[in-house]
Amino acid sequence: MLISLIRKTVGRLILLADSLFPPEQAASIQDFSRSLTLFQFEACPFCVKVRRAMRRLGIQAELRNALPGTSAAEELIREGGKLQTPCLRIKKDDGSFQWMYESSDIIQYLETLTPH
Ligand SMILES: N[C@@H](CCC(=O)N[C@@H](CS)C(=O)NCC(=O)O)C(=O)O
Repeated sequence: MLISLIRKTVGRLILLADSLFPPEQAASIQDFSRSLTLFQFEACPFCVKVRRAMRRLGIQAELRNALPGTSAAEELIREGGKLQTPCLRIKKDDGSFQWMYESSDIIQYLETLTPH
């Protein structure tokens, strides 16, 4: 009960800080954004980190909230292997999907997509 209250409060504070201090946003949205889907929890700090990197890089991915019990959570467990967020689903040229966990790996991958 207390833990859940603390978690909710910390989550809200993270979202507030994220909105108060937005990262510099890149000017253009890249075409490849359409092949990316981020499975996430809204107030998860690792997901906030990835969403901020996306904004900074000008990458727009579909966001799917994977709260337990949702179809997104079921798909993430079934296809990705576990219910952990963030997880980036990458649609490859042959139509198959790659599932990438770990916020640092995801950000590193996103940075390879944009010129800098
Ligand atoms: N090392 C991971 C940590 C991700 C993580 O702990 N995510 C939490 C949500 S904030 C989660 O999904 N926990 C559920 C679990 O790990 O089973 C990363 O950087 O992405």
